Amino acid sequence: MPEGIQTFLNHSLSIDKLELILVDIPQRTTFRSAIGLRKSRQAILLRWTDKNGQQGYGECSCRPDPYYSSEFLEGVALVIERFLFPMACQSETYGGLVQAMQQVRGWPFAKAALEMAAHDLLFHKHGKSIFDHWRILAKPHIPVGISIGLQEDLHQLEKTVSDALADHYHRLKFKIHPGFDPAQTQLLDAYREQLIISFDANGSFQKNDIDELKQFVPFGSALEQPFPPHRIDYCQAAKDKFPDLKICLDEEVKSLGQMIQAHQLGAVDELNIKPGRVGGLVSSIALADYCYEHDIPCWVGGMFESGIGRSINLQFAARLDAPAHDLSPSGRYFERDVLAVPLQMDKKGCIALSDAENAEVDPAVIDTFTTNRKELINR
Ligand code: OSB
Ligand code: MG
Repeated sequence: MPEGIQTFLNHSLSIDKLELILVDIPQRTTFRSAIGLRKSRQAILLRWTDKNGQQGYGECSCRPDPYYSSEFLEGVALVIERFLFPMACQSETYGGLVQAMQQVRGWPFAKAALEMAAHDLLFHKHGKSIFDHWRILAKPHIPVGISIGLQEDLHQLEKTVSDALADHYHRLKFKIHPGFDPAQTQLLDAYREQLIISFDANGSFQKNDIDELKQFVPFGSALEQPFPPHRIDYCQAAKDKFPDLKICLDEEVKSLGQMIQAHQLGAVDELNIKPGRVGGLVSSIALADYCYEHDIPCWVGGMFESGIGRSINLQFAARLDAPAHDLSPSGRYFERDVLAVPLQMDKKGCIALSDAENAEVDPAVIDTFTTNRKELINR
């Protein structure tokens, strides 16, 4: 485990009850990527109540289907109920819980949700997050970028870009897929001087599509997850063909070991760290430490989290030195978030760390979005 956070790992922990709350949060618009459509945000929210009645919230940010990673919400609920909740009942400390969950192979989104609920409880109890124990220096204002879904046509693309520019986002990341319209790439080329433009293929390109990647190289940003996970050989082939091509991994990396492997094989130049995807906060810290030691840029990615997941991701992002993170304000995606005060972006394209730290959940709003609920009791 990473050093420096031992004090936090030693915090004692108890659990009386864990609520699994399935929510369906309406989105403002449909989001289209190589993975598929997202019309509303389904998630499992966890509410952990300890023996003293103190509470903490966590969010499982995987998709309802196994199309981003192998995890899906109904599967996660079962894994938590059958395997992770009993481990939480047996754990006496935060570090003990993180350690115990390693016995379960895979299921990083499920583990992260439980770890985040425990973390939220301890953060409110002790007034310091695990990140406060890790890196003391934090950015008070976190620069954010947006992930932009596939656009219907040039007209729509143009409007989306000018709106995003007016909002002062620090980076625009466009979803792409094989057969992406080169006219769209050309339109974006005109904005290259003004702000950072990057691309995310969500693993949709195959070996035969490598030539198509050429159009994205001049933008200078690392291309995110061009190939399906576990095709490091395609990454190597693409980088051999286009020496200036930089690759950022997302779906590929679910653990420190996988990152080290990809790095040693020369397949990765940058890392998108999503705390959910990599199994939680301790794992995220270990990955950030590795990236820092090896001069690999890294930043925090998103999974359309509600304010619960978004606020903890922002606290992590505040400790990274990156030009932008995929952490737009909640209002970009949702009419109503589950926080009493939704996270907002200032006129310089930043979200205040203090807003993320002071975020308070509104249980009544959660109720309005709840489609199913299960209570697990520590007997
Ligand atoms: O990087 O893949 C990303 C969603 C928001 C911001 C960034 C990303 C995403 C995803 C998650 O694509 C996959 C999905 O939920 O469809
Ligand atoms: Mg991605």
